[in-house]
Amino acid sequence: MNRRKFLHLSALTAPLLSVKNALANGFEGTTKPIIISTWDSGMPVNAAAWKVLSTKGTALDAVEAGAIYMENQIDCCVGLGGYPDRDGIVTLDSCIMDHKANIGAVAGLERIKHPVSVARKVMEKTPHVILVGAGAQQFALENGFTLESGELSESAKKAYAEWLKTSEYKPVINIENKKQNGPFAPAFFNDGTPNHDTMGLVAMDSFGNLSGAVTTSGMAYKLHGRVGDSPIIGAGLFVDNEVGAATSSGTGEEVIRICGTHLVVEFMRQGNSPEMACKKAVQRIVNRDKAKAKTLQVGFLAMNKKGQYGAYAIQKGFVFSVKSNNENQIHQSKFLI
Ligand code: SD4
Repeated sequence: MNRRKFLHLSALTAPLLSVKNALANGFEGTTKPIIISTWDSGMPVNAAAWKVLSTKGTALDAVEAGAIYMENQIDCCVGLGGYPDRDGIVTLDSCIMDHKANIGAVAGLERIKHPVSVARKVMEKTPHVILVGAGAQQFALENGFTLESGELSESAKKAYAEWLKTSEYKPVINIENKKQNGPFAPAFFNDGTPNHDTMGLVAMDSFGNLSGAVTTSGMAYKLHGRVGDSPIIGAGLFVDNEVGAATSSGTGEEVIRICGTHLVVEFMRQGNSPEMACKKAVQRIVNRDKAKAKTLQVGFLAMNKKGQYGAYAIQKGFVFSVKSNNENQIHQSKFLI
């Protein structure tokens, strides 16, 4: 090859190699806009958000669009198709946060299809940040949302009937388990036990602004009225437009105990990469009680202002989905135990 040809070829392949090297280096070097979301069910969620991001929409609109997509699915874990609490009632938690630290959340919301949009209305139309239970439902109805039937989805009905045989609250360690479930299987084990739940998303738009949203039906068979980390700003979601943003999935009680996503963002503020920040937060949970940590899963997912992202979990099996101009794929998170 002559020198000219060589230089020409290098110029063509260098950007590709740098992306490859950057990705090998802890998922770095991505361009904006970019969206990351928990679990492999994040792939279609990202696609819904990408429609907004790729047409110069805001990160706020993008994360809401992604969450709405998920809430429309009959799934074990998000939206009205989700699994119920101990009393057979589906209660939904959601929150949203933008680049100006505007926040809105709902918890224990019943019979309303899009909790993320109600959370956004709380953010935009009230002087408050969280509405719960009957009050949240009343607010939703006053703002044009429709009261749905409250009947369980077919899969939730079956799983709940099965669970009632023992009525033991024993959350499974939520992991992606494609071997058991098959590549497009719903997110629960073959015996009907929920595998994982909760959709957490973080996006950076083409203006460089960050936003995030979380939506979930919470832990299946929880006590009626239980609220997890997902609608709690600083636990299930935190955004600081100067530093980065993070979201979480897993046993909410453990995430709340350490103000998980706020902690991750603070670790990034100290100069840690997103992956290292998530690792340190996971470490904090595990160090306090190793034996207990072995019985549960928590995964953090974060992005910094450069569009670099990373994740870390207690257990093997936490995965997340990424969409940018450079990639559209699922990543395995590293894990501690
Ligand atoms: C909760 N963090 O309600 C949620 C559940 C979850 O994957 O994320 N599961 O505690």
